[in-house]
Amino acid sequence: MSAADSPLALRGIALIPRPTSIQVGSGTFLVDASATLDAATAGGRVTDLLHAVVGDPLGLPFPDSAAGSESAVSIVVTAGSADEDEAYRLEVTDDGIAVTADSELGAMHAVQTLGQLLAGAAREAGGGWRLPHLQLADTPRFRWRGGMLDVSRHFMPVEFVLRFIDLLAAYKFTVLHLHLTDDQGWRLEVPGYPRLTEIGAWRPHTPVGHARDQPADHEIHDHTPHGGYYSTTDIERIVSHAWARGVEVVPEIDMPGHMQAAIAAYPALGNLEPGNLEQPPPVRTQWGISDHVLNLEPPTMAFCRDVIDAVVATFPGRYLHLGGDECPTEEWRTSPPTARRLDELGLTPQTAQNWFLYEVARHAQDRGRRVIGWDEILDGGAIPAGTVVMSWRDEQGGLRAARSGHDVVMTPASHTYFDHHQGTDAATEPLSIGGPLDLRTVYHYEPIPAALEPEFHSRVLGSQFQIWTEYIATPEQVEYMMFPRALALSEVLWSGRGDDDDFLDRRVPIHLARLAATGVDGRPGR
Ligand code: TNX
Repeated sequence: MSAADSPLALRGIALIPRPTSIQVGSGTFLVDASATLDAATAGGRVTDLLHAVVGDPLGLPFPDSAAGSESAVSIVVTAGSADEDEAYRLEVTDDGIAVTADSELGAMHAVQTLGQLLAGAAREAGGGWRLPHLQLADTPRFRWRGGMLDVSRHFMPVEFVLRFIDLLAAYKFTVLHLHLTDDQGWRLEVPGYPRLTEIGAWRPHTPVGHARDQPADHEIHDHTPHGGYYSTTDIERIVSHAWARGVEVVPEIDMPGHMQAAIAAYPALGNLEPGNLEQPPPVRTQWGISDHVLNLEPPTMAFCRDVIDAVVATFPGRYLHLGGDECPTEEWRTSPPTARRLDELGLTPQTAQNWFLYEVARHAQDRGRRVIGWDEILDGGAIPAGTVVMSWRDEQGGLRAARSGHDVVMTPASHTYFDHHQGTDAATEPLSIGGPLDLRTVYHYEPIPAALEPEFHSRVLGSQFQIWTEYIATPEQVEYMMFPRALALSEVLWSGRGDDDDFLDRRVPIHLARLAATGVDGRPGR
């Protein structure tokens, strides 16, 4: 029997993302507090996850099965496979629940699937949950499945970042891209640069209403200081929690533009007249693109290297995002010292950003990191080998990068900017930067651009949603913008789009209700 025509499926099996294949049988298996666990080959990360996301919330202790005896739940991880191989199988039979996976990460996905199955299972009067017999095989279509959280425009408390990670992992996302620095706030402690967090992490107030409605002659703002930053200990907590959930944190330090907060802290990083360093720009209190960008003097380049070193020391992941978006060259042209520096280097304002990219990328690569940049990095010419491009303005950056031998993460604003409002009637939506970007549009997103020749398809690592937080001030608002659209992207990236009605009208409402039961309120309705 297929999942679609099974009454059991209608009752309980509402998996998101949809598994690659699932066969549902007619029998059932009861999981209750006596269910024992054999996970000898799985590793502590998998069993810890099973207890944290399945056992503890349901009151299932999953005691270890005695040697040689039958176990209700068995998890077997074939040793030696890299986490890149995320496939797993999950079977429910009269003998119990059997998971097999090639990697720990695959087994962790199986644990999340088991959590979803139990969330939909029938509760027994005498205790426990009755799962339908099933055979499930699952493997993702794309390996880069992520969410970006902008913690600069509005700072998000560590506890919420941990919860955001839980929510990502529950839907088999494996990348948390943290946008840590921007004009409106620097959020990362960097040894040796205390002013970054003493000064750069705080702004005196925040604009009220949409930027387009601000009067030209004065600012309407909330008269409330805003700020915060992550200490090295906070980052360690975030990184280890992410690891425990199978999520890799990709830190972003946006440079050489989007740096006004750092320049407010250390004016010598900016393009001011040497005699005028007493009046640096403040941490920016408006949205939009700032003209205040880094200069290219040796001490500024040393600062960038120091920041990269600090990030490399705290974030163990493979990737380092160096931004590169929206860098106006106005100051490079008009500031006499910077214009002289460009002359010295034989650069023009147009070629300077590319030079800058090579400088910082080399440093990051020497420290073993793969560099990522927003698609503007392609505008100045060839980019360093191995650089990954995030194509956000449209698909063109992705096409160009893939065709020239670079991996790409497709992040087009049209389909992945979850800071855009979700309904077609802006008047009934929370104030947002723009939109609409509705659930169905996300569900119909295809990460491989139609124009991309098949030989370059493998260059598309995947996609991620972005939550820029100019107009999203609180964790609750983040969750509202994230759901249900993250469910749609999860399925697009893992299994590919399925049937519209089944997803939009049947499974999404079930998941919204489950999320609401845990205090996560997404936007209801299509
Ligand atoms: C563009 S995407 C930006 C962000 C804004 C966002 C708002 C990108 C690389 N830059 O700085 O927050 O639009 O949607």
